[in-house]
Amino acid sequence: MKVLLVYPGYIVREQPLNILYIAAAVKASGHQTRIFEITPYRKRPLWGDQYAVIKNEFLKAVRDFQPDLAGFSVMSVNTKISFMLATLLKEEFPRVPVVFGGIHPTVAPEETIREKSVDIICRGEGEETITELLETMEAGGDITGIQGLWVKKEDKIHKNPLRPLIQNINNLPFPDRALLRQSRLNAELYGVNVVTSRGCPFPCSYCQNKFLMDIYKGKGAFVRYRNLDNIFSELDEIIKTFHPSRFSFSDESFTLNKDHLRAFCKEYPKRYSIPFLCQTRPDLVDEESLRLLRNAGCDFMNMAIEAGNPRIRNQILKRNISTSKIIEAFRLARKFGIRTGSFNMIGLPDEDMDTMWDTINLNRILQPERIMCTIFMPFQGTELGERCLADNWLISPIDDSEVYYSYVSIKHPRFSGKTLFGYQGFFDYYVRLSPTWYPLIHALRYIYELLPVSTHHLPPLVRAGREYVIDLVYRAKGYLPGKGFFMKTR
Ligand code: B12
Ligand code: SF4
Repeated sequence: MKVLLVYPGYIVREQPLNILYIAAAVKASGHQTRIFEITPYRKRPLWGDQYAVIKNEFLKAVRDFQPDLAGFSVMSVNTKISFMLATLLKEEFPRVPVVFGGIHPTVAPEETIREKSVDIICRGEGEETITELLETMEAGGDITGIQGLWVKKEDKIHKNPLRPLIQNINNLPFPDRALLRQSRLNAELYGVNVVTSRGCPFPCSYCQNKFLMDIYKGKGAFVRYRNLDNIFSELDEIIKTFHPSRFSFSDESFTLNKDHLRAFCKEYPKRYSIPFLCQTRPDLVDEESLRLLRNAGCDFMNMAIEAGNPRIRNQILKRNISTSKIIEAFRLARKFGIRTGSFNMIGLPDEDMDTMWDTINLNRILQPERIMCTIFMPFQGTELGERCLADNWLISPIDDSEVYYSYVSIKHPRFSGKTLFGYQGFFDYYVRLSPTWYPLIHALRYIYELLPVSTHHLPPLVRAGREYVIDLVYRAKGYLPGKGFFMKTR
């Protein structure tokens, strides 16, 4: 069987492990696969159909490969382009079944399967499910009863229960990175990314992990770790094939399990002298873990602050992390020479100007090397997202792959979209520069706020102009004083 796998998001710093794991499972079960990524076509045309290039390239890939099945890995932000490409495929190849997998079909199955171009959805982990699907298709069997799948057949939807979580994740074939272009495998700062565990057990109200934990209740341990031999075999394979300058561990909370961390940090430097990046919660690091990480080769660590105000952070976001813990975590990282990146959100429920400044001010104290600020988006399947959706917060859809940092999707009760857009664009400027510069930053921000705050329904030329200015403001961050670490790609 031939499976065309589609990654319909723009991903420049990391490799899309979700689709690469699925590709590896497809190959391991004896089938052929190719990946179509839209990332190379990120720059959209200035006039006419913005998706023309992507559509043409996609059709070329389909005609060339003649797949028996097409699989899409879909986040909510990628639904628009996914439905568009699936429809295109169905117009020319109506008999090729289309399966959507990933977080979006998992949290919004009804909405996804309702789409005419989608025949099947895979909920939850997909390696075993796609393997069984291909085996059954090849044998000409009935696919409507496969665990983990919802299958549309003659207008009836067969909804099968979730498959148990894969308990021994050491048995999974390594993500098939060779399917990507070589140039994609040495991303600035992130290098080659790897996951050493699956699942994150916290109840954060804006994250879909809580949803996954709930639907997987009774279906095996949610947090699972790979053993060191298995992790190091993957690293060895990557080194041999791609010669990476660095690794990035994409585990949601890399320091969650101290024993796992100790064992990893003891072994890693005996084998490798390649620096690495990881991410975790500030309450999951202490003096010992940071020393271990530094000695092992960790030189960069992303930690989420999300909100500077403790009430928003702990009551609304359910982070349960004190401000002093955050300050301590960043201080210790600095002490051990590990550069830090902070994740922040603005436009949160209950937020006002004071709480937004709490977030800016906390970052001013911490001065992380890299600062990431996004505008809150209400995702389905998250407690906070569902609440805001019910309160009609969503005014611009979160369905376009361009949705990333500077897109305003919400109508906030206290802030205009322009204010959120402006503060997102100038967040770093407020953090890095002294208050004597604030009148100038405010003035620049007001001018910036003249731009459209969302890309929804924008004519291509206006969209391109907007993108140009956002990029300019982003690039100028590279000249800010302080300990800033500036990335070339936005
Ligand atoms: C790493 C990561 C990223 C990376 C890369 C994402 C990627 N690989 O596509 C980067 C940094 C680029 C990223 C960016 C963003 N991310 Co992110 N990210 C993650 C994270 C932490 C891990 C994803 C991952 O690779 N997991 C490892 C793989 C192996 O697991 P998996 O993705 O679950 O895939 C399995 C199944 O879903 C299934 N499957 C997946 N695809 C397919 C396809 C087929 C055909 C089949 C059969 C099965 C299948 O099988 C896979 C293997 O078992 C998740 C959190 C999470 N719990 O998933 C958030 C998450 C996916 N991200 C999220 C968000 C919101 C974002 C951003 C919008 C953040 C922002 N506001 O800026 C951006 C969007 C970028 C864009 N424009 O596309 C949300 C998604 C919400 C949603 N409904 O879409 C998540 C769930 C976190 C959350 N908030 O809860 N992200
Ligand atoms: S710690 Fe991060 S990944 Fe884990 S549940 Fe909270 S937001 Fe999600």
